[in-house]
Amino acid sequence: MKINFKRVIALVVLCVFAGVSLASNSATAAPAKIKGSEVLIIGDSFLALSHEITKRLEQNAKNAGILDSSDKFRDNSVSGTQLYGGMAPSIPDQYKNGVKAGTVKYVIMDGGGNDCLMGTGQPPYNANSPFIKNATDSVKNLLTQMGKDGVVKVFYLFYPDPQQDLGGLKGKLDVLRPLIQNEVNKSITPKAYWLDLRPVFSGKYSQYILSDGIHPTTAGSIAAADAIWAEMQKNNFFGTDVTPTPKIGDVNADNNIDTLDFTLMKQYLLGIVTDFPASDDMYAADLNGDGSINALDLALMKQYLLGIITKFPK
Ligand SMILES: [Ca+2]
Ligand SMILES: [Ca+2]
Repeated sequence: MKINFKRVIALVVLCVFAGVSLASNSATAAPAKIKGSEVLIIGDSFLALSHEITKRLEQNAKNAGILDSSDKFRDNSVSGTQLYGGMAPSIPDQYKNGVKAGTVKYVIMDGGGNDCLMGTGQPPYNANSPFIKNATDSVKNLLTQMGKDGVVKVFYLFYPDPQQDLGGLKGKLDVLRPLIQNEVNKSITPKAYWLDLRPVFSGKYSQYILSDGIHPTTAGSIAAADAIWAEMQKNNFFGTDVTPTPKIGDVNADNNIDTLDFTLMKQYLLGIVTDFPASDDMYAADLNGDGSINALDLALMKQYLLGIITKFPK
């Protein structure tokens, strides 16, 4: 086989010049932490009667290592409050007070129950019933304001079914629920998440709801908080998911080290590709750990694939 030495030299030279300097080479990271003060809870007595949902969420965050053991969320929720009007501070005012007191990145909220409880007029209710429309518009405006204020994520939890009539509360909530859900789902900035708690309480109402028919027991609060937490985890709500440490040499992140990785590294050095699929590509491709990805690393990869070396120097 005839080897074109000129070409090999040209490639090596090119590779050396294509070497990238790296500022940092750290591969492992502790779970990212959140500041408790940046998490604001707003809403009514479903949250505020015992604050047990907040406490359980804090505990879950501590157990996950993302909240310091001495830290806590800011819980501004107040029993009896509404999305629109009603007693002070209304839920939007709880939010405003929270922002005035410090940076808010994450909001966990409920609301609308008292708007329905106080809502007047005769059924059938619809989107234009004043108390329904006011509550829905309030959520819409609140989300818009949060976006302007730099809130990153919002989590909206919505009540289980009331276990007493309470002036036809269930029928009113059934009208309001999809309208608020729609506003939440539409929100892009902040990204908003919705959780209907009815499935969590289904079949367990006697255990999870107090004799007043609407507020959660301790067991109900824990179940609600754990369901909220599970949904948050699923969506990386707090943005704290730690990307797994890539395997050295597996630059295309397919869990194998083979010729595909070699080809990709070559393409990178030639400037054909500018990035690798590996989550921490600098870690995965800097095979000798000298802080650069260059021809030396490519040579090591070749030796590895030929069986000349069985592990990388790093
Ligand atoms: Ca690979
Ligand atoms: Ca290197």
